[in-house]
Amino acid sequence: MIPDELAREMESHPAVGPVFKRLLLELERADDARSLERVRIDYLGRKGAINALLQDIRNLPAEERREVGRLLNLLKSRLEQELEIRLERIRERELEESLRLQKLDVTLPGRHIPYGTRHLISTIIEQIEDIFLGLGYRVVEGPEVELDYYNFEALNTPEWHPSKSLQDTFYVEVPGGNYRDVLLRTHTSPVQVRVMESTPPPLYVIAPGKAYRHDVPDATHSPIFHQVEGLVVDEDISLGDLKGTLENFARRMFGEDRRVRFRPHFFPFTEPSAEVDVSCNMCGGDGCRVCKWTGWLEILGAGMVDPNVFSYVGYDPERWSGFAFGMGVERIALLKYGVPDIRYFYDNDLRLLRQF
Ligand code: 2NL
Repeated sequence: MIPDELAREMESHPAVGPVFKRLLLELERADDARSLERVRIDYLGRKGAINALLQDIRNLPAEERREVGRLLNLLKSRLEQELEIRLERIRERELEESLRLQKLDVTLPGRHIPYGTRHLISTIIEQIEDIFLGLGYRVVEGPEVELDYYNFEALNTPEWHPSKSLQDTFYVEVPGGNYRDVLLRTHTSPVQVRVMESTPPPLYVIAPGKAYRHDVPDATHSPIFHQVEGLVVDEDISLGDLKGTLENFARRMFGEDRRVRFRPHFFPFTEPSAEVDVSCNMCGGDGCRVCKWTGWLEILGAGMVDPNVFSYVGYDPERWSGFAFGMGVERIALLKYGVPDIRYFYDNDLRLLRQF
C-alpha cells in the first residue's frame, strides 16, 4: 500500500503511528465488500480517524505540524487507492464464487408443462374440410342468428313444415321485428343460400359451423351441435357426381374398405334425396349395438338441389344443376370412434378428451 520507507516513517511517528498500525490490521481483516466499506468510513469518513488526527494538528508544536500534515494527506490518498484496488479484487472473487455455486446443469430434466389438444369435434371438422379442399371446394361461413328467409323459405321449406314449430326451432325476439322472422339457424344451409345470392355459379363450397335445435338432450341429441354442409352448382351436374363424391368422402372418412349405400329419402330442398350409409365399422357388417343390428351406419343426407332453390337465389334452373349434402359432426365422431353419448363431447372430462 505504501512504499516501505514511507510506511516505516508513519509507523514510527508518535502521532500517526498508532492509527496507521491499527489501519493495517483492519485492512488485512476486511475480506468482503462490507467490511472494506466499514474501514473506509472509519478512516476516510468526515468523522474518521484521519480527519481526527488532522484536527489535532493545531495542538502540536509548530515545527511538527507540516510533517504530520504531509504524512496524513499522503496516507489519505494512498488509502483511497488501496481501498479501490481491494474492492475490485473482492468483487472478482465474489463473482467467481457465485458462478461456481450456480453452475447450470443442462442435463437436468425439464419441468413438465401439461398441454391441451384440439377438441375431437374440431379435428373431425378439419378432416372433412381437408377432404373437400382436396377436391377443389372452398370453405364458407355465415351468421348463426339467421332470418327465416335464409334458413327456411329460400330452401323451399313450407310455412307448415314441422321443423318450423316452436317445438323444434329457437326463435329470437327482436324489438320492432316480426314474430318468428329471426331464429338460431337449424342447419348451415343458409350460409350456402347467402353465397349463391352473392356469387354467380359455378360453385363448390362446404359450410361448417354450429346449428341449433330445440331438442331435449339425450345420448344422440344436443340443442347445440355442429354441421358440415356441401354444395356444388355447375353445368351438367348429375346424381352420378353426387354418388361418386360422397362414396369417395365416406371411404376417406371411415376407411377404404367400407361399403356405401344410398337410400331414397325426402328433404324439402333436394329432389331426389337420399340418405347415405356406410357398412358398420364396429362389427364389419355383422350387426351390433352401434348399428342397431342393421350392419349399416347412416352418416349423411344429400340430394340434387331443388330447382325452386335456384329460383330463389336468381340462378337459372334450366342452365345450372347441382347437388348438396349435410352431415352432423357429432354423429360422425360418435360413429367413427364408438363414443356412446353425444354429451361426452361437451362435459370437458379429461378422461374423454385425452383419448383424441
Ligand atoms: C342431413 C341432410 C342435407 C342439404 C342438406 C342443401 C343446401 C342447399 C340447397 C339444398 Cl343451399 N340442400 N343442403 C341437402 C340435403 C341434405 O342435410 O341429414 N343433415 C344432417
